Amino acid sequence: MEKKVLINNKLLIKINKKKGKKMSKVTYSVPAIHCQHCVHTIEMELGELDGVETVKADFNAKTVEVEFDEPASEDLIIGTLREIEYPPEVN
Ligand SMILES: [Cu+2]
Repeated sequence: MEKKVLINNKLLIKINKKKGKKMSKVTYSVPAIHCQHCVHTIEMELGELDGVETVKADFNAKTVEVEFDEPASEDLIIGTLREIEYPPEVN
């Protein structure tokens, strides 16, 4: 008999992480980062997305490093950065 388990995404991501499932990690160049306030805003906004595990914005390097898994996606992350007016440089 199949066990019925209801589980939310955040919990599932944590469980997958414990199992050693590899998360996606991307680094974007974000030229609009110009101070620590920008860093804070980006980390807050991306950190709120379901599936985003870590966000590290770097003021000196002007980069944003994101570790994520489903349901987050690169499209979602890039779209969010554009929305909050920190568009990443992507080809
Ligand atoms: Cu700033």
